[in-house]
Amino acid sequence: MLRLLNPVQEELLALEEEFGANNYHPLPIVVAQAQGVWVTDVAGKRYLDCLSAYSALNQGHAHPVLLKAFMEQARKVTLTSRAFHNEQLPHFCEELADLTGLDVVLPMNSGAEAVETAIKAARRWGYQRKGIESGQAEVIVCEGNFHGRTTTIVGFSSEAGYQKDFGPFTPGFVQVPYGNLDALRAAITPRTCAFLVEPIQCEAGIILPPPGYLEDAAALCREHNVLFLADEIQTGLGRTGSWFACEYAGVEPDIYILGKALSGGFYPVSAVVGRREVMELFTPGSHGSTYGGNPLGCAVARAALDVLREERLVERTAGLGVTLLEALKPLEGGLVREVRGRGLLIGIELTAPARPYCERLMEHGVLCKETHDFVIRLAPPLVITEEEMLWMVAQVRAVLG
Ligand code: IF1
Repeated sequence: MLRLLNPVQEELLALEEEFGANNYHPLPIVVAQAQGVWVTDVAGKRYLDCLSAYSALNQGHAHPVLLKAFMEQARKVTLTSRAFHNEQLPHFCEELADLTGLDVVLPMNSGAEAVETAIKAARRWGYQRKGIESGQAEVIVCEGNFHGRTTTIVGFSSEAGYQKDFGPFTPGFVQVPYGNLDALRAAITPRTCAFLVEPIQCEAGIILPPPGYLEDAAALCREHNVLFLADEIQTGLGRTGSWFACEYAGVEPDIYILGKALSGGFYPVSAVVGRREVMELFTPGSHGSTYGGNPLGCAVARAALDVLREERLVERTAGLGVTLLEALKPLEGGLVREVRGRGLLIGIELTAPARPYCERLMEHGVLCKETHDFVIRLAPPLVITEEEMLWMVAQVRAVLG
């Protein structure tokens, strides 16, 4: 365990330990300020943020364009509820539909809510369009999935720690090994309404599927009249060097599930974007959310998309990602089992637990977090410069090399 010398930090950690629920094990840093890719702790020490709040900060901390949109909208109106219309939601829906090439947008707040929304959409489509017998619809999911923390979602997790003593769980989900097309084919029945998948499994340790898998899975789904639901909450919006990780595989999903960077770290905004044939089955009263589609969130999300577009962050990320992977690959061997990833989403798998190395990286001024014990995840904001990235590589080399 790292020792904290600053009494202010000690005090804050003690307070949080006493009054906050113990559902996290954060690194012992108390962030006071952040701008762009840099974070400053309460003692004034600077760190390069290589977690980006799990890819919610693709645009970097406190992006001025987002801040402006946020402040301007906050002065006008922040919340109307969906009982009334607002000036931002229609534009947000149009812009997100255009971006994805899909038809209809349903805004929510958290990623988990958006996943739940997509499951509802798929089930309704299964009953009303595919003709599945009432109450019998099945959704196929992948082993190692991470889609959020609701009781339904953790119910189809393969991770015991996410489930323990939270049951009973929602029926209607079938697990198949990730990347195995034969297993997917075998799992499809006439009751299958959807296949829910992450184009790259992030929490599982930045697991890229075998080449052709997503494409073949999408074709299989089409052949069997099964909806393809892509959870791009973490991989979407530029992170992997394309707007969506599905694009890289040439896959057009029936539904995109988006969140995190959709609002660039300002405010929780998530969305389900889908084909009209599916989304039109939501009718007034069938689904909703108090804050979902609120004008503040929509204004921020529109600015978040603008920044990605205007600053060409997606194209930049593709280039930076190649450089980063090339720079880190030579670390393989000994402590480093494998370096893998795409764009600015890199996993460094170690032969030893990763946590102590994340703590040492923190001492070197690089903030990142282990995932699944043995993997260090590197995912800096997409606004990182090449120079900053190479400095980060030097710190990683110093700690792991
Ligand atoms: C935590 C992990 C990352 C996600 C995908 C849906 C959601 C997430 C692909 C739900 C959320 C988070 C949440 C955060 C840590 C984190 C995480 F390590 F746990 F798995 F990013 F890799 N789909 N991911 O990655 O979105 O409801 O949180 O808005 O739960 O501790 P949310």
